[in-house]
Amino acid sequence: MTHALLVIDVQNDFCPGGALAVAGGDEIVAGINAAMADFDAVILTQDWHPAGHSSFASSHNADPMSMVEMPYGPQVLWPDHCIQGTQGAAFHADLQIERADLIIRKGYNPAIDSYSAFFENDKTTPTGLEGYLRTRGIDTLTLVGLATDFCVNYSAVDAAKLGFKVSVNLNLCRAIDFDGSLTAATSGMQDAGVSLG
Ligand code: VGL
Ligand code: ZN
Repeated sequence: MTHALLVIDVQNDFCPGGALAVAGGDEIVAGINAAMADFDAVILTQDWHPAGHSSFASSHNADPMSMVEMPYGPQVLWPDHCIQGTQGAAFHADLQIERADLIIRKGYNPAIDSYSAFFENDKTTPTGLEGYLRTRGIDTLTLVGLATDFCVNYSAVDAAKLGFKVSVNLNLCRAIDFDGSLTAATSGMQDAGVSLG
C-alpha cells in the first residue's frame, strides 16, 4: 500500500477573512501539518480561477449562492475567489507547502468549474491527478481540507469511483454547509464507499 495525503484548497479565500470564507477554515492547518509525516506522499490542490470565471456570480449579474444552468449541468454561483496570482489564492501562510510532492491547480478553464481534484465539473475533463497517482503506485488516499461539502466531497467520490481506497478525515475538514450541501455530501461519500473518520 502506498498512501498519500491529499490536502484540498487550504487557501486564504476559504479561511476567515477570505472571499469565500469557510467557518473555522484556519483551525485545521496545524493538524494537517502534523499529519503530513504519516504519509508516503503529500499532494496539495489549489483552486485557481482566471478573473471573470464562469462560476462567479459577478460574471452573470447574479447574486452569490444563486444557481445557474451551465452546458455541463447546474452550477452554484460563487463570490469572486481564488483568482490566479492573488493573495486570496495563496495557501494559508502556516500550511507547510514545502512538504508537498505535487501541487495541482484546478478551475483554470474559464468555462468550467472544477470542484474535484480529478475531473472538471463536466465530469469528463481530467486534471491529470489520476495518472500521477497511478504512475507513483499510490493506491490509498486520505483527504483533508476545504470545503468538506464541495471540493473534498467531489474529490473523494471521484477517487473512490476510480478505484482508489479513500478516507476523509473530517476533523481536518470544514464545510460551507449551504442549502443542505453537507448532509448530501456525507451520504454521497458514504454511498461511494468513502470511509469517513
Ligand atoms: C470550493 C466552491 C468554489 C472548494 C472551490 O474548495 O470547496 N468551493 N470553489
Ligand atoms: Zn472555486
